[in-house]
Amino acid sequence: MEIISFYGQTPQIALDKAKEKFGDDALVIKTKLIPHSFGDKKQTYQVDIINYKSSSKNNELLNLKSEVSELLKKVDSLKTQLNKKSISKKSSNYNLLNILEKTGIEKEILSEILDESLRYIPQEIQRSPQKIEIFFYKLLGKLLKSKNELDFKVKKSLMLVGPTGVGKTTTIAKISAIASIIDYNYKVGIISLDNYRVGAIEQLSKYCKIMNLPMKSADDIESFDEIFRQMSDRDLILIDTAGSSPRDNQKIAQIQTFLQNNNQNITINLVLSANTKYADMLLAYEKFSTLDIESLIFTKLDETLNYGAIYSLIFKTEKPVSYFCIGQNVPDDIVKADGGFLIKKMR
Ligand SMILES: Nc1nc2c(ncn2[C@@H]2O[C@H](COP(=O)(O)OP(=O)(O)OP(=O)(O)O)[C@@H](O)[C@H]2O)c(=O)[nH]1
Ligand SMILES: [Mg+2]
Repeated sequence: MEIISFYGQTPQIALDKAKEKFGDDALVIKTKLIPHSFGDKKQTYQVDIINYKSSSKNNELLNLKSEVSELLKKVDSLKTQLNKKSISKKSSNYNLLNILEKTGIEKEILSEILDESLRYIPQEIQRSPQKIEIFFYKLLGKLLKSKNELDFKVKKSLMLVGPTGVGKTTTIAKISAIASIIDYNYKVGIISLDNYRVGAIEQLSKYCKIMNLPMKSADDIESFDEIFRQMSDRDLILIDTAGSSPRDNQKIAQIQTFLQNNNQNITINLVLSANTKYADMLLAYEKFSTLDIESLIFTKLDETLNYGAIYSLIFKTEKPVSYFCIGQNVPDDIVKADGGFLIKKMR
């Protein structure tokens, strides 16, 4: 089934575009507001449709249409219950509600996931709470897009940014070990842009000495450029940055200046600690998104059971995740991000 997206400043504008192209054959399956990037005031709506006339599986889609509308009615009543404070768990049609509450995922996001997912629940599964649970977790697992930042063909630079103390420097040390010794044989170099915190450079250079990797620190744009020239033989350059509170626009702007005045192709990963509330994660994401974030890294999964916040953020931002960090040990406590890993922890 092909899903086609149309965009507009209002849902109606996006829908009109779909109707212009496909007339009444456009079956709307989802409407959503795309979060605008920081500083951009214009909002955009995305309307996803299926053009069911164009499909050779007309009957299948028509069945799906009636199945979806039937299911959505049930979801609506579930959502009403979710919104009421006094939810009677026994009164719920499914024990789906219990399952959903257990995940810790934000309610607003859960109902979006449900809208999306119920389209795919076959009818025989709807009647079995156990099967619904398995289906729901499988679906959550699939919703997590992972990205392997170390799978590249041309030389690459990877910069980690994020709030203070989330584990950026520790994660740089872990990734350098994976890239240079454990999984790959890349020539790795490390640059530190952290000239704020006392001991920051020493912390990283200690790891670099153990792994025998070159490390330099840059104070300004000129020295940053010069270090890239000196490290031109490296396959991968990892760049550590100073932590900045999402409210500290100045430090984020300074990283931006380094990036704008440099002609290297630098990929940015935002590092967030799993033991942060969803609202704070989202605030950090919005502030750091001026830096064109490619993937997310979640640290300190060993310190919390707050996996719902992680799920809420990845659903909201639609960003892939590259790594999960699960402890202080370098290099062992890091795993490649994958949906199954998170789901096992949530259940
Ligand atoms: N439990 C746990 N601790 C971690 C993890 N990752 C890092 N830490 C610890 O978190 C603390 C801060 O780590 P850093 O790597 O210095 O954090 P940072 O983001 O570089 O900090 P700033 O540069 O000051 O912003 C250290 O004590 C680390 O050992 C993790 O996955 N789990
Ligand atoms: Mg650091």
